[in-house]
Amino acid sequence: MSEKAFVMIKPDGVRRGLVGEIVSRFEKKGLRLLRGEIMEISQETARVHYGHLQDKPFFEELVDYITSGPVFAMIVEGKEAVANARSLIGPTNPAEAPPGTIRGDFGLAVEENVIHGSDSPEHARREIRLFFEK
Ligand code: RTP
Repeated sequence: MSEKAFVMIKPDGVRRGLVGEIVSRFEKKGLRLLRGEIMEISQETARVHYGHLQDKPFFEELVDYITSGPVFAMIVEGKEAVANARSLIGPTNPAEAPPGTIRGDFGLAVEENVIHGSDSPEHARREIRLFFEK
């Protein structure tokens, strides 16, 4: 069954001009780009999006990072879009992400890991509402 995933190229990825390359990987995989938009994230949206991490010592740093410049937010659609997007993205820490994954190919460290992908269809729906339906 077709599913939607929310994916966001973080400010470091946008700054480094990686949007085209990254979108191309999703398209080549077979996921369809339904929406894609450069946007600035407010502090409030960042705090809601990363609410599950608010007790972590790196939370403020994370909010500063994700609001440090425009992001490229997108909705991709296809069979098992959430799982397929996450396998393209790779593990959270780019140092541990294998070459061939987006974080493995384009990132060095967890503080700037280039991209976000929703971790479940339910979170995808919540994130699509948060970023696109306000
Ligand atoms: P994301 O939500 O961005 O796709 O990342 P994720 O599921 O792979 O990882 P999660 O544990 O939800 O962490 C969210 C984001 O927080 C930043 N982080 N920094 N400094 C640190 O130790 C640390 N740990 C996580 C990363 O930007 C991570 O993607």
